[in-house]
Amino acid sequence: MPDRATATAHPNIALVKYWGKRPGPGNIPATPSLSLTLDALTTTTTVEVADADRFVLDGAPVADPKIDAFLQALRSEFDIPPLAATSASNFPAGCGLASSASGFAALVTAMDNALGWGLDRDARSEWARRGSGSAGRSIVGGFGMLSERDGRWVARELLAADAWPLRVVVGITSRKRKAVGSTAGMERSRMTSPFYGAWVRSTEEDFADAERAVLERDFGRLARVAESSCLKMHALMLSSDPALFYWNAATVECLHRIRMLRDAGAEVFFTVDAGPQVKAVCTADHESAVRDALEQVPGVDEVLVSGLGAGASCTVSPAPA
Ligand code: 2P0
Repeated sequence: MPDRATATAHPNIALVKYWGKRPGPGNIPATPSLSLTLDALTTTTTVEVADADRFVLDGAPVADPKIDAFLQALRSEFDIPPLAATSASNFPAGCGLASSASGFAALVTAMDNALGWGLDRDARSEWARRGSGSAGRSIVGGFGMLSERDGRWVARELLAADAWPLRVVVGITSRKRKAVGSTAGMERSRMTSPFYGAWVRSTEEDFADAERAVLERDFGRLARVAESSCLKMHALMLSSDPALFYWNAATVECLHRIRMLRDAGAEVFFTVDAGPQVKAVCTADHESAVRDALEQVPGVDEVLVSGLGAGASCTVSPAPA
């Protein structure tokens, strides 16, 4: 057992969204979801055996109830010594760029290696999902699907990153931490939105439609279903009580510009998560036009461009002497 390991993972963005959990334990999604894993954004996490649990995130010690609950669940199944974990990302956390997805995927992958568990990919995906639903998908690369198979909610890779090398252009419109986190927001939507049942039913259909679009490399079909899933999720959020409203003016303007580009013939569509950032998915031919268009939107601070990346992986380092 090496006692120490470093893992990297990338965030993923959902094209068919997960928003809502089944009641009860285990962090089971109410809907399946389909995502892209991004290669340009990375979280790197080192785990080592220590004298007490310590967690350092982007240079600052943190006490996070989600991480505590995750470690407690793991400790109910594995014998785990006190651990020090140090995690850093090359992108801002807590503002709709899926830092919890890459964070939990890297954490479980580093723990698996540091503690010599030898978990397979399904087991790592299942544990990452228990930490944060979307994290189950960052265990796989390319196009990921998180759905129930044989009674287990795990992600599988529908298509590898290089099989359909789409590009993702991210317009960052604010770096503020979101006011309502995803876990609380999902529960609010489940409890209060009159549209919740329709959302769950229609997401099952969107998931099947998107799977087919990806397998057939049908960009137009994927664009329709992804924008529809995104807008339905935000309609669900807006119809929650109190309303969950994650967009700002620049978010809305980016969506209009992306639709204008598509009307002019570009292969591009948008998606937005629980935050004000806009992700434009496009073919490589249209990447520079999309980047230029988003850079011109007032209120866009920065534009990042990414390809599709691999699943979480580990670099084992020797224990210090
Ligand atoms: C998604 N999001 O499918 C959706 C779309 C945000 C909007 O999954 O409560 O941090 O830890 O399971 O995974 C963000 O929620 O939530 C998310 P928990 P998570 O990517």
